[in-house]
Amino acid sequence: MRFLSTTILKTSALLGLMALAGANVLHAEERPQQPNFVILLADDISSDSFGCYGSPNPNTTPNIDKLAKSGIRFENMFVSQAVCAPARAELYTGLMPQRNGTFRNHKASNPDVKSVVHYLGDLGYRVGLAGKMHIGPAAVYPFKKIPGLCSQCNETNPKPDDWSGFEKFIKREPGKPFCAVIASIHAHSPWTVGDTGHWKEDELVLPPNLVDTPETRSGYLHYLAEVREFDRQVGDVVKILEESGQLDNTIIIVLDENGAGMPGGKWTVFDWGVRSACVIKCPDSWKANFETEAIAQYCDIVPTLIAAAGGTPPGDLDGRSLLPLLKGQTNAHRERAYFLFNNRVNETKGDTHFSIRAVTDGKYKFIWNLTPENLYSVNITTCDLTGKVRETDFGRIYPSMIDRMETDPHAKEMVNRLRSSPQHQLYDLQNDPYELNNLAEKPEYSEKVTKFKADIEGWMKQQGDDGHLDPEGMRAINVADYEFPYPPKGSKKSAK
Ligand SMILES: [Ca+2]
Repeated sequence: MRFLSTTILKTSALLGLMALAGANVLHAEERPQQPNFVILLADDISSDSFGCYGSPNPNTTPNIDKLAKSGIRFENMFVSQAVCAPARAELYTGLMPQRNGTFRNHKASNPDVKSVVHYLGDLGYRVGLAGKMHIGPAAVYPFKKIPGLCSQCNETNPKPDDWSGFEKFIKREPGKPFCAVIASIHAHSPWTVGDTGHWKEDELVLPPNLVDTPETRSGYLHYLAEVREFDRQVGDVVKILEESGQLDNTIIIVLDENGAGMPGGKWTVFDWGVRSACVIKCPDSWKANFETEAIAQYCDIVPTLIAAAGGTPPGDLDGRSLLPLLKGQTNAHRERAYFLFNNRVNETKGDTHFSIRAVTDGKYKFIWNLTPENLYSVNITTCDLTGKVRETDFGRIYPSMIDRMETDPHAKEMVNRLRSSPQHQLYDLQNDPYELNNLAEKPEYSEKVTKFKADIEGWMKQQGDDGHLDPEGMRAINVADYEFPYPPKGSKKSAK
C-alpha cells in the first residue's frame, strides 16, 4: 500500500495547493496508475562482465550501461543460491531456497508456495514469461507463455529471437498492466552464440580468480560474446517498449542471475557467483537515478513488485519491498545477505555431498563449510574425472587449471580453494573483491568469525534449514529423479 499511500499523500498536498489557487478538480490522468514490469534475467553471468559494473574488457554491455545511466544501479544485490533453479525460484516467490523448497538445482518448489504470477494476477496483472523456465511445479509458476525466445539453455544453435510474441503480449489488453519476464539463455554454456569480434583473445583481461590458460581465454571470449547477446536482448526490449509508448510506465529490472559457469562463480557462495548486477529503470517521474550500496537479495523483488502495483506484500515472505529505496525515501535495506549452496549428489560419478552457508554485511563475507571433510563436487569439478565433460567449452577450463597446478602456485591455490575449502573463510570484500585472501584464522578476526557464525545459525533456524547433511536427501542420479521434467520431454540435451 506504500505506493498508493504516498500517492494519496502527494495528491492531498496537491489538492490543498490547488484549493488555495482556486482549482479543485482531480483529473483522470492524476489518478495513480499501475506500472508495467519487465524483468530481464540473464543466465550464468558475473556482474564484473557488465560495463556499468567495471568490466575491464570494453564493449560488453552498451545497452545495459545506457539503462544504468538513467536508472538505479545496485552495488550489493545478491542471489541466495548461485545456480539456475534456486535463483529463479527465489526471484519469483520472494522466499529463500530453503523456504520455497528449491534448495538445490532441478528441485521443485513446495506445492503450497505462491509466486509472482499469483500475487500480481490478484492485482489485475497479466504475467508472462519468455525463454527459460527451469522451475516447477507448473501450479506454482503458471506464467503465460510468451513465445519467440529459446528456452533450452544447453542449445548449441538456438533460433534467432522472434519478438512478435512479446509485442503481442504487451499490446494484448490495453489498459491492463502486465509483468513480463524475459529469461535469456545467455551466457549459459555452451558459449556458441554472439560475435567474438568485439575483443582480441590475447588482450582479454581475465578475472583474477581464474587461471590464465588457453582454454580459459577461449572460454572467456565466447562467454563475453554471449554476455553481449544478452545485452542486445535488453536493447531490443527497451526499443519495443519505447516504440509501443509503454516505456515510461514500465519498471525495467535487469539481473545477471547466478555468476559465470566457470570455477569460482556459479555453484559457489563466492561473490563471483552470488553478487548480482541489478539495474532498475523506474518511470521518469520518480526521478530514480542513482547508485546504491543498500544490501538486497533476489527475494526482495516480488514484494517490490507487489508494493509498486498498489498491493500489500505478505508479511511471511523472506523479501521486503525495495520501493522506499527506489523512491529515494531511504538509502538502506538489509543489514545482512545470506547464502547457501547444496550440491546434487552423484550427478556424475565420484560426487560427494557438499553443503555450505555464508553471510555478508557488505564489507566482509564469512563462509561456513558444513561438510569440510568432503570434496567440493559439482559438474564443473567432477569433469576432471569424466573425460567426456572435458570436451565441452565450460568443461575444459577446470582441467586446464588442474594441469597447471604443479608449475603455477596460483593455479594450485585456485583449484584447492574450490576442491577442499576449509571450514571457515572470511574475506574483506572491499580490499579483496575476488575473495583470494582468507582471514578466518587470523586472531584479530576471531570475534568477527564468531559473530558471523551466530548470524548464520540464526538465519538457518529462521529458515528451518538443518544444513542438509544427509547425502541421501540431495541424491539426484539421473533425469528420472528430478522432481519436475528437466530437460522437457523430447529434448535430447542432458541437464546441467
Ligand atoms: Ca543459470
